[in-house]
Amino acid sequence: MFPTALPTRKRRRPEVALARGREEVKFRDVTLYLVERRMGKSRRNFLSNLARSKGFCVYDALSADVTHVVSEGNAPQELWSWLEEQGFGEMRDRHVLHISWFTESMSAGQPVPVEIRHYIQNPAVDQRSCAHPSAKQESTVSSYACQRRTTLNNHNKIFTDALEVLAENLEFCGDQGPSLAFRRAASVLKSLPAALRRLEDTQRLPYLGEHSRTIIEEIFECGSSSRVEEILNDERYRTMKLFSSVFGVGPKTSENWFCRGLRTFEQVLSEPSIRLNRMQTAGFLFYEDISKPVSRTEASALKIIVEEAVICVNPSATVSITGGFRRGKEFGHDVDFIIKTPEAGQEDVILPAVIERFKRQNILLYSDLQESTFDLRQLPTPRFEAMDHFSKCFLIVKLKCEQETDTRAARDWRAVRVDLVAPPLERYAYALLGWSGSTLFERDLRRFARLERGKLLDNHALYDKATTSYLKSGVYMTGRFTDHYLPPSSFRILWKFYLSRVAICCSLKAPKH
Ligand code: 8GT
Ligand code: MN
Repeated sequence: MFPTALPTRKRRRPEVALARGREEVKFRDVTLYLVERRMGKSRRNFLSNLARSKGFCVYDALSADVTHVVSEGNAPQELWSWLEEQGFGEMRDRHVLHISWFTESMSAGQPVPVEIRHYIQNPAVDQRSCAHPSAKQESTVSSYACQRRTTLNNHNKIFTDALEVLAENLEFCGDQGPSLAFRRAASVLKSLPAALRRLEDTQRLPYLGEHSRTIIEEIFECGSSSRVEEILNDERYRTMKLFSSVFGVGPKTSENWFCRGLRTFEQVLSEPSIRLNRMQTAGFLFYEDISKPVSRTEASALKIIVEEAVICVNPSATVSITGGFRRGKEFGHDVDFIIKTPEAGQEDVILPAVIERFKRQNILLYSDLQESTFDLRQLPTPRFEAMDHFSKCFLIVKLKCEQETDTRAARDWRAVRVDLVAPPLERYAYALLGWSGSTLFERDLRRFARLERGKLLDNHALYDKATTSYLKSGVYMTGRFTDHYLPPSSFRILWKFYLSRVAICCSLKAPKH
């Protein structure tokens, strides 16, 4: 119980607690207090300093001036007993909140509006008001995708499909922020072990905000969402989706073509003022083939081809499948491979040699080789979403098929998109982790490292902000990187973490994020 773990300490005077921070307070109507119990002293200090550095006022002691109490991992009953014992009763403008509100606020750089899902309800009050039973428990679903166990078995497809249409439409409009909110909501629903039965089931879930809940509510009532239907029938959305399905055509080009009044591929291809680049030309040329999903069997056949070419160039090099197939997906839009070369410098020569070999074998339809721009001195990168700087190539290759794919052309192959990446050996673990995806998983892994562990993680390195040093590949942050995902003993080493993740993926049979 709380009182024993936190013996009734005399409350310190707020001015004593405030004296330490010299940072400017930006948000005057928010005064934070972080509960040390379960959070631990060092984490509490770290989070308090993080908040102060972002302009929040954080008290070390619980006083009447505190407006936002933040707790992590404490049972509501214990927490509230302790709070009441401290004289911190319920009042309007006083919030007792789950850590998710804090991390979201740190991420936003300002206090985010408090939503119902953020509250840690006082169970006594709940009982008195006969609130919904699910409201009594703190959410057990983490707000980080990397802490949620998610299988391929999506019990909430009807909702996640709808939310993803909304997200995609916002991406087409350039609204990345709101789009991410819908992607996060969909990702949370994908991790649930069962289908939602009623709207109230979403109450304690992270990222299920008002907009997502309105959509879900309508689907419960009518079987579909009128907003989603409207988008699916919208000319702009349909055209943007069509154009951006071409390899080499992103949202900007799609929008440009749409604004010029173009609506079909025929119109684009017959428009004299449009000059397609090499990638787009290949995208149109092989459109039919590369828009067909690639199966796991086809991915395995490609692995043999890539492996053979790689070994021929460098017998000590190895090839692994990454991307969606590594996560257990049965189909993908491409096949991603990572090449490990034990000798320093080999990573820069292997890809051009593999491309040459494919050319000689007459199986190369398109290649875009990007040489390494990796420079340790430029790390850590402040750009959160930065892609990596390793040697890589984006290819379209011929894959032989059992049956003729096109009787008119009498061809026995299909075109497949293949990505190859070749990092230096000492960066391999990070690159493998980064290329395994999914995009949201990677994003949340980085967010978790930054907000929860004070470390910067990307495809190249793991940087400790406190010690201003890089962690060697062999040393990994201890702690609860993916608590719900792996046993804690697996976390010491990044490498181990990665292998464990893969092992767990395999043991779950059909894992996905
Ligand atoms: P898929 O089944 O549709 O192919 O899905 P996927 O395999 O999960 O996605 P992908 O687009 O093929 O990308 C695989 C992962 O590699 C993603 O998580 C992506 O963020 C990551 N990735 C990097 N660096 C790079 C890069 O430079 N280019 C691309 N395209 N992806 C990269 O870490
Ligand atoms: Mn892929």
